[in-house]
Amino acid sequence: MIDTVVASAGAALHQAQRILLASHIRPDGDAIGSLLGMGLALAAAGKQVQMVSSDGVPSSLQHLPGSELIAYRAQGDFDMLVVLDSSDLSRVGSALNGYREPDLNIDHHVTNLNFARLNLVDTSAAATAEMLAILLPRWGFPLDQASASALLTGMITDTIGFRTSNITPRVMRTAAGLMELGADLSALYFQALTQRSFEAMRMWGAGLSKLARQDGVVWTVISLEDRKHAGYSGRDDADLVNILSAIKGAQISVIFVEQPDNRIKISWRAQPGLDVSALALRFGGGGHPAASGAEIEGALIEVQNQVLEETIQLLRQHHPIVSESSQ
Ligand SMILES: [Mn+2]
Repeated sequence: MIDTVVASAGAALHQAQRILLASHIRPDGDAIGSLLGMGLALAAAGKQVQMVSSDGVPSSLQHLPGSELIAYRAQGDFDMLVVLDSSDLSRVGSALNGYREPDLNIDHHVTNLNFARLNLVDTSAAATAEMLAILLPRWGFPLDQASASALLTGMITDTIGFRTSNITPRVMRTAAGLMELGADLSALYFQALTQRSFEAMRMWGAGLSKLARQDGVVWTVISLEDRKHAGYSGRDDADLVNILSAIKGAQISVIFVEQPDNRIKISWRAQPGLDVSALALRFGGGGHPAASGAEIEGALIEVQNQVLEETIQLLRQHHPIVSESSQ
């Protein structure tokens, strides 16, 4: 991040009175945690804040204080628009309700397109929430227990409980700082990451019963029928892909989740040294070297064959990342 851009962003936030904060579709803990962490800190400083998320707040994150304030769509006038944890503007979905171009983009995805007037993109950060935990106090917006809890949740979920290869001493120090503000690590960890609904577990069962592998690639499929049978109301894989990546010998794991309207949602997870983000980008998605996703149109079997072929191809090339800006 460039210091002058950090300073300009802070000045713009202090100048603005009505601030709109938006994050990405199918929000995860970092999307909601960043939204709430920044929104609550700005509100505590006397700003009029509106937080929006096209797909609302998942039930696994509704325990966070302030989550009931998050709306589906922007309404009214704003002086400043901030987009969080989103690599491009289309990721925000319908939440902006036709509102103008973003003033500030804060994100950590390598696939970020720098789509705003001011762009703060730090690909060495483990979560957007980690960036905000450092930036907000630096800008003079102090954190309290509620905003610290939201940001710690973003860090916990994006790092799968501090397990990803991008964990640095800075991540742990930042997390410790949030704990000092009253964020309860073990409770937040359990609520956002460990606890699962009965229906999600039943759907995992359906997915696990169809596990397959070839050349270090492990995959499975969740059909619309599996989801219906399990009684699972989400349209995602309930994070089953993270379980697949724990399988010994799995260099890359892939999950295919059938959607209505002939669409397939794909998630990849890769072991350190492999980069699945370019693969996801080719299929119209994006993400991180170790965790990416895409959603494409087509019949399940055709999509599956094409994606697996290219994934296995990637593994054959075994394209290790030349340690680029990883601190
Ligand atoms: Mn994130």
